[in-house]
Amino acid sequence: MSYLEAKQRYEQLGINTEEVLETMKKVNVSVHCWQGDDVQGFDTKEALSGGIQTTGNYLGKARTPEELMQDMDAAFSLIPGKKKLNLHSSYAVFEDEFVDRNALEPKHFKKWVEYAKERKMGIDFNPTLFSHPMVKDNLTLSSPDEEVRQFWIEHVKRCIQISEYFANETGEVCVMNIWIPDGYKDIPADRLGPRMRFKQSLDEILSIPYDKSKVVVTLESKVFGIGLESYTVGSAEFTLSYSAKNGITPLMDNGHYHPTEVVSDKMSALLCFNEKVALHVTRGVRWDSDHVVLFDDETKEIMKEIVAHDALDRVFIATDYFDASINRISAWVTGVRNVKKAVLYALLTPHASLKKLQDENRTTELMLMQEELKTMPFGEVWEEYLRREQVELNPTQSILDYEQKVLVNRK
Ligand code: RNT
Ligand code: ZN
Repeated sequence: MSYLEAKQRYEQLGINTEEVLETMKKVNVSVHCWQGDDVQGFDTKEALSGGIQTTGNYLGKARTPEELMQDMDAAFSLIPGKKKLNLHSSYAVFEDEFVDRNALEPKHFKKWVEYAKERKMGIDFNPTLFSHPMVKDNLTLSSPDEEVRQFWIEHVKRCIQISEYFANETGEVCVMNIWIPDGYKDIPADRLGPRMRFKQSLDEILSIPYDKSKVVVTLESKVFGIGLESYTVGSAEFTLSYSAKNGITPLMDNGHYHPTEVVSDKMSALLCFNEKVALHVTRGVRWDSDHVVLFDDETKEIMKEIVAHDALDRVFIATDYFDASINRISAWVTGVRNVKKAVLYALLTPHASLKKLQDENRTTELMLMQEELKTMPFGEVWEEYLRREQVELNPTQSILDYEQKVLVNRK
């Protein structure tokens, strides 16, 4: 079947594929830089901490800013449409002298700004509150040690200033996401104390002036981490309540809930109360394992919830996973392409007709139609989208060539 035939099939459902392809041009996905080096960063040799883990030892991990940039370029060339660069503060590039995280300045990210500008991309940002000696007893912003807490408050304040610099330089909004790993492995004696201190720390951080039209501060929740199984300070209830009360944006990572909870169902609840919502798209396998995002049911369902409620411009979509067991370029390419694929799939769904069937309680027809849609010629439209974006239909050979040309030489 050709694209033109597929276009006609979709027309019968009342869907104009040309309009859909136009909409796809505006869909931006923020691509996490940390897939390229297993969340190592350039500011410390510390092992990855904070209850997150990369597993695998595939050849060719990026060891320098230059290598990471080169790898991201390789990945970007195989990902269609708009992209944004998502950085962690641990990816600062020190040219003259090293400074610790509580002394970071915009100049330490100049190289990344140049990189993003050359590629006409915006930048999103993340303070890094893990893999660092000032993480004391697995606590940062909720630490009872005032010196530790103040260190991290200063770090996040500086990250807000750096985020504003990114927005000024690139002309695009910078989404700055706060995630802390803080928690306890075993049953805490005091659950309230750490949460009150985290709240106090956030209040102090957000008391600095910043331009809210340029920097969108988000707060990410989590249910548990490795070694932090019994208690997480920044739980869902904490982060949602804090965001709602303080006018910041909640961020949902779909690896951060109990395995039978789904972010696709949470999306509409948050859209009722928040002008903006942020996402970390990942794939948990049995736990928050951060496998590469696939074109699977939940990814499709999440994007359906955004598109069906006309919320593409209200949701910040970012990827967040780290697989060290396969070619890291392919991890990026597969995951981000699948996010875009799921958005396109959602745009090719006749949501108004489906909603009408639901409202009229015609559930038999609703199920029949939902199932019929699964065999529509979606692949033809996806390929047409790739052709128009001048991106290869099958990225495999390019990825393998890059591995042979570049990655194998990194010993
Ligand atoms: C960890 C969170 C967090 C990190 C990144 C590196 O579980 O998902 O977003 O993955 O900040
Ligand atoms: Zn995340």
